[in-house]
Amino acid sequence: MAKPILGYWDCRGVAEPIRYLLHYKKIDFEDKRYTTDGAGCEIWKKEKFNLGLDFPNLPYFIDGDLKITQSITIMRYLGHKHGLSYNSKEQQVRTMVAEQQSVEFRQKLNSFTLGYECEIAGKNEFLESVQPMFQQWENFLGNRQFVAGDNLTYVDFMVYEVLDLYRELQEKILDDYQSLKVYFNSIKKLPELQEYLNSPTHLSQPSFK
Ligand SMILES: N[C@@H](CCC(=O)N[C@@H](CS)C(=O)NCC(=O)O)C(=O)O
Repeated sequence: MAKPILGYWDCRGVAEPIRYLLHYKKIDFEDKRYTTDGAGCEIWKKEKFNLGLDFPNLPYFIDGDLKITQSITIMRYLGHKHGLSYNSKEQQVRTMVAEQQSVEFRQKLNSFTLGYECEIAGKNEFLESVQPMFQQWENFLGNRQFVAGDNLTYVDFMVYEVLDLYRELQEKILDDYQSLKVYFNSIKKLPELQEYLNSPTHLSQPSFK
């Protein structure tokens, strides 16, 4: 069977947690990247409506006959397929809450770095305003090893990514949140991720499109 294909822009964006999961599980996949210059956009425009996607968009994931868009759906699909999902009702709720919360947490950061918030607030004010959210994550995690509990799930890659994006803005942002810091570092140090995290592909790409 042909390799699965992940299609996305040549940046981290909303596809990076998908890449983490695929690398973590050592899945042999094609990381198809469209450059964000004119040439890459032209290629994407030509392919967009010819891939058989129900809702043509980036990222997409093609796995045999399955053609999926929507980054969270791809994460859920891969989590279930590769044994990185919840295994109890309680874990299910924790995973789903963290999933949606991580998206909002990321939107908050985007509204500052890409949107209007940087016009109305400076970096320090913005960082101050998000401290309660960090505290909520800290409390939510408690003494658990991972978001769902003792086992790593797909949503940990989403939470890890958003924490890393905040760290790009302020490197020491996790220093006041001990559980979160330990959690973040435990994912960052997962042996299965080292090759990818230290590869030029990961290091050199911009976080946002
Ligand atoms: N909700 C979608 C958002 C998809 C989306 O907005 N994709 C952007 C990049 S983050 C894009 O450039 N899509 C290509 C297009 O609109 O043609 C997801 O999470 O996958």
